[in-house]
Amino acid sequence: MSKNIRLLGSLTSPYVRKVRIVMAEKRIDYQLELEDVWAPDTRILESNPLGKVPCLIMEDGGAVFDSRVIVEYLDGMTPVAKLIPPSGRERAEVRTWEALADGVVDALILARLEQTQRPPEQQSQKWIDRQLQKVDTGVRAMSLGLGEKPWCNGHAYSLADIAVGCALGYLDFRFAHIDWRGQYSNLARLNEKLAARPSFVDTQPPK
Ligand SMILES: N[C@@H](CCC(=O)N[C@@H](CS)C(=O)NCC(=O)O)C(=O)O
Repeated sequence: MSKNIRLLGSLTSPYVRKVRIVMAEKRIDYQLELEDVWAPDTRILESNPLGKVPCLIMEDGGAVFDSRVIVEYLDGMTPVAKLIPPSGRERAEVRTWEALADGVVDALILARLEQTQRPPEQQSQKWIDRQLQKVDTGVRAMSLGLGEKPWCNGHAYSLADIAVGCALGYLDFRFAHIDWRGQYSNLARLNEKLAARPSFVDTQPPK
C-alpha cells in the first residue's frame, strides 16, 4: 500500500490516534504530517474546511474527514485485519461503540477547552460539570457493555476496542485524576490487553 497517503494530525489527538491505530492494524503505509490546528499559521483549512484533524489526503489529493469516515474508508481499502463487520446489527453495534467512545472524548475535550482556553472568571462550572457527567455515564456504559466478554464486540477484536482504548488513553493523558480503573476493573483488563499491542504502544501520546 502506498506511502502517498498523507495523514494530517497531531500526536496528542485521540481521534488521530484512532486512525493511526487502524492504519497500523491494517498495515497501510502513510505519511504522518504534523499539523497544529491551534497555531495562527495552520494550513489545515486548505484541506479541511472545519479546521480539524485528523484529515486524510488520498493519492489523488482528495481529502477525507472526520475520523469515523476515515476509519471506515481504511477498513474497506484492504481485507487485512477487518475491523468493522460487513453489515447488519453487528456493524451497527461496532459503530455505536465507536460513537460512544468518541462521544466520551468529545465531552472530555469540551471540558478541557473550557478549563484551559478561558480565564478562570469566564469559565462555566455548569458546562464543565455537564460534560464530565457525560464522561461518567459514557464510561459506565462502556463497562456495562463489555461485561465479562473478552472484547467489546464479543469474541473478536474490532474498531470498538480501538475507539474505547483511545478514549481510556485520553482519560489517562489529560484527566489522570479520574480513577476509572478503580471503578471498572473489566475496562482496566481490556485496556491492559490493548496497551500491549504494538499499534497502541507506537501511538502513545507524548509524556
Ligand atoms: N469528530 C471529529 C473530531 C475531530 C477534532 O475535534 N479534532 C480536534 C483535535 S483533538 C481538532 O482538530 N480541534 C480543532 C478545532 O476544534 O478547531 C473526528 O472524529 O475527526
